[in-house]
Amino acid sequence: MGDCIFCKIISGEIPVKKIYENDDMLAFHDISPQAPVHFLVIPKKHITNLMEVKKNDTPLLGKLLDKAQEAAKELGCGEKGARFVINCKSDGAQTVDHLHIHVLGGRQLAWPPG
Ligand code: DGP
Repeated sequence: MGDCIFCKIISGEIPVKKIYENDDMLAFHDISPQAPVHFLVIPKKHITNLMEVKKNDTPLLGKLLDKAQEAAKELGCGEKGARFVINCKSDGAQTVDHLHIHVLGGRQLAWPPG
């Protein structure tokens, strides 16, 4: 997808601090961290947002969540937990139109969101 920032990150055109990569996904630190731990897990397949996920993508979603959990534990969030967020479209405050899971941890977060 030509103008997608996350596709450019996947292709290596835009550098990031990588946490994990395989054929299906990439995990990397957020450029604007909102917590001591803040990373993103994205599929390499360009899926615009959660509303666009097809039934045959559900195994991929499972893999993304599994990696989000594993990396959160590796980064020290296993005991106290973390927040796993998927912003979707304009009401969900999504700014990058490529599906991504935010993982935020390392501090007490507030709820509900503003
Ligand atoms: P969202 O609002 O859910 O679409 O969040 C997109 C996130 O992507 C936001 O927290 C900042 C992050 N982000 C955007 N561009 C870049 C980039 O070039 N590098 C990295 N590491 N993160 C980025």
